[in-house]
Amino acid sequence: MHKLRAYVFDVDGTLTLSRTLMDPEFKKFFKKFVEYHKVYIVTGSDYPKTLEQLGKDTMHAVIRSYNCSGNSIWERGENIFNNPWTIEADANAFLENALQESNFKIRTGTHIEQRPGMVNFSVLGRGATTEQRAAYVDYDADMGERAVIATQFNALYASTGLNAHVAGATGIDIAPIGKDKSQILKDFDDMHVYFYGDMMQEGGNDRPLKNAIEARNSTQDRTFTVTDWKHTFNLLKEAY
Ligand code: M1P
Repeated sequence: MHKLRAYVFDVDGTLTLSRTLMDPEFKKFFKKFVEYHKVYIVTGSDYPKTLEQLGKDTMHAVIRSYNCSGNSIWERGENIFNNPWTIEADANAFLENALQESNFKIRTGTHIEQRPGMVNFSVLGRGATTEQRAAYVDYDADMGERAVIATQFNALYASTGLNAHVAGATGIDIAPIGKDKSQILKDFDDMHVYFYGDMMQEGGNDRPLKNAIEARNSTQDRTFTVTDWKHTFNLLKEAY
């Protein structure tokens, strides 16, 4: 049987600068791309944030959007699945403590955001301005704080079935083991997959899906590690 190709895109750092709108020229190109290809979104973000960043036209034109790392699934604006998991008190207390212990002092509120089937943890907080985000990105580049917190979290809670991944530019995504981006691959048994993401490194939240795709051992699947949205735009322009 001839299989179709699915184009699967992460959002923050892959289609946009983290938490910002799509570049207008790329958006125009991407709108056409979505018309002619089977396009899917997979992001740690919740649907309202993705909708704000990519716009209703694009979000209603893609075949499916896997939000919250596949724990919240949307088709043409309709929510078709939500994983009901919520974080246990002990793991939540670990995150509260990590927040208190951090030497980064700007705090902007909403540091532990429970989303369908996952939690986003951010020392900076979800209410940050662009400048505050840039300050945390610099701090984290120097200190590797997110990687340390995620590693400590996993050392303590992997045995209870939880896993933390560095995600986006300022946070960490936490979900039950296996309820990461890799869980979406079961929907692509009949398709070849081209996956574009910026967090493919060990411990990054695109890594589990990259690993799962590679484990299929198909010469027709591909994963693309991008440096930013411009890189994605160039790859798509060169190839199509
Ligand atoms: O997709 C992973 C994360 O990407 C962004 O993270 P940040 O704000 O730290 O750059 C956000 O969209 C976040 O919600 C998401 O989990």
